[in-house]
Order: sequence, then C-alpha cells, then structure tokens
Amino acid sequence: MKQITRMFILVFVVCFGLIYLVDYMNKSEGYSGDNTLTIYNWGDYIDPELIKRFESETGIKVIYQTFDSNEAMMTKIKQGGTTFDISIPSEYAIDKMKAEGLLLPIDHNKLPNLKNIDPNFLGLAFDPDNKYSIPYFWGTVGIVYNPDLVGDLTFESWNDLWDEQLKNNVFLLDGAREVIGMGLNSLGYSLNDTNEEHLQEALKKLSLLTPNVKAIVGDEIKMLMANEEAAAALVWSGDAREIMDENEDLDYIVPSEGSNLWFDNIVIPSTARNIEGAHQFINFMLDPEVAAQNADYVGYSTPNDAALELLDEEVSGDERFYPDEELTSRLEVYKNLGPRMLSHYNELFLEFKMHRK
Ligand code: SPD
Repeated sequence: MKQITRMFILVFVVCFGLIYLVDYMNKSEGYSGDNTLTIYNWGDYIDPELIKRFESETGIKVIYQTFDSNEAMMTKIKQGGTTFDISIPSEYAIDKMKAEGLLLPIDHNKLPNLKNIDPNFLGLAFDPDNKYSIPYFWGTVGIVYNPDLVGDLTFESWNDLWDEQLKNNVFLLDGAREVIGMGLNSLGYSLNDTNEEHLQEALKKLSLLTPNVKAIVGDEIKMLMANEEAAAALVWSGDAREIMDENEDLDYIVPSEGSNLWFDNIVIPSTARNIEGAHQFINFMLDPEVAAQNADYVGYSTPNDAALELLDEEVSGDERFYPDEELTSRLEVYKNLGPRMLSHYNELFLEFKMHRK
C-alpha cells in the first residue's frame, strides 16, 4: 500500500512539474530552448542574410520580432512574459529603460569588435559609459520630396510642408516625438520643449497641416514615396536614402530651423535569458564587414568607423546622411522628458491623429 502511495505521489509530482514547465514556456513567448536568441528590432532594420549568417556561424537559432515605435517596444518589454535577449531602442528610450531597471549591463570584455566604433558615438549623455547600450545606427529627421511634384517649393523650411500647393500630398511617419517635434521646430521651439503653451501652439499648428496630410504611415512610407504617391514626407534619414535608391528623382533635406539627431543602440533587456548569445550577437554586428553590409542594406548611417571605410564613397561622403559640423550644430537629440511628459507627447500626437478623422 505504502509503495502505491509513493508511486502516486511521484506521478503527481512529475505531472505537476511538467504542467508547470509547459505553462512557463508558453508564458515566456519567444523562448524555445537554450540555444535561441530572441531579437526585438524595428521593422526593416537588419539585412536578413546577416541573421542567417549569425545562425550558421554560432549554431544559435534566432527568433525575430519587430516593433514600430520606441513606445510600443517599451510597453512590451515592461509587460514581461517575452524573453527578449536583444533590442534596439533610441537614446531617450534607453535613458528611460535604464531608469526603470529594464536593461542589463553589457560586458565590454566580450566585445573585441567594439574598437571599430567611432569614439564620437561612445559616452553620449543617455549612457555615458555605454554600460547598457552599444551603437547600431544613427541619423536625422527631415523631409524627402519629389521636385517634380512640389510646384515652386524649394524645401528649406519645415513650413514648406504647410504650403497649400501640397494639399493631400504629404505623408508623415508615425512617431509621436517626430511629429510633435516637427510642430515645435516649425515654430522655432526646441523639440524637447515641455512648456504647455508651446506644446498647445504646436498642436494648433499641426492641425493646420491636416489638409496636406495624405496619411500617417509606417515602413510602407518608403514604397509609397518611391512610387510617387505623394510629393513630400516627414521621414528618418535612412528611409530617405532607401527611397532615393529606388527613385533617383527625389531629394532629402534637414530643415533650416533644425531637427532631430537620433541614435539607435543595441541593448540587452532585463528579460534576457541568453546573455552569452546576446553578447555574441552584438560583437557579430560590430564586425566591419557585417556592419557595412547591414548599412548598405538598410540605408542608415553607421557609427562603425571600420565599416564606413568599406562603404562606397558616394554613400559615406554624402552629407545629407553623414552631415557636416554646421548641419549637426543645428540638430538636437531627444531627451528623456520623464514618464509624464512622454505620455503627454503621446496624447498630443493621438489628438492630432484624431483631428484628422
Ligand atoms: N525602419 C525603421 C527604422 C528605425 C529607425 N529608428 C529611428 C528612431 C528615431 N528616434
């Protein structure tokens, strides 16, 4: 009898253990074994061939998911339940994630290729010792336009987008900081402004842009602009380069009032399970040949000096995408404005979007 009871307890413990394990793995979406690496990246932000190469060189299987804004990415990582090993937030999001304990420290000893990064991209204010983040791509925000479709506009100022010749002919990228920032910059204010009167003024100004806005779109903005579906668009610089590779008639400018200089860095979120694999991936992406291939594929500007040397001079010497000091001095980096103000920017952006409907 005793033996039957023991058997019964053993079977019960094993079954309970299995149920617990399956439940845990289900909750941990993205986790399917030790030798996997779950990457959470912006859409269209890596050459897929490089993922295959990383897998075959390391034997690590990559699980890949994408996001379309820093805000969506931070919400998902905060929710937990997904074991992301790698993500690629922008500077103000890195600062926020650091403050909220959402990032793990990175061991520089495991990154021999870190030496390839231009020192100008290291030690920036949002992560002074690069304890939590390693440079991936950087760029600006500006206007891509089709000279054949913009009447007599020459495009120097943000205010050109408000011109009545552009009725229903402008796309905007779907980003709260970018759109509110454009509104603020067009009025001569900082894109980190937190003065409520200025923010309301910017919202009012943006509402006047509504008749010109054909759509607010995600990554499809590249295909739409290359196919000449609108005359002008608010875009990130790398997307402009990709559009211009597809359609050579288009041009990109950073408006005279100033704009945003941004940095997207690789991080290891606190949800990570494969910390060793995450370091292997970061070091792989820092390899000059890999970084050059990636920059060629996605169109964004690389902070990797050794990779830059491998790029076509036509690309690395293009001041629209590798701006000179004069232009850079007119640019501002987004600050982490704190959770309340960042939510307020999101609310204002939603209000602008609602106004369009
Ligand atoms: N295809 C998406 C590319 C993402 C670029 N990130 C820009 C972030 C600016 N804050």
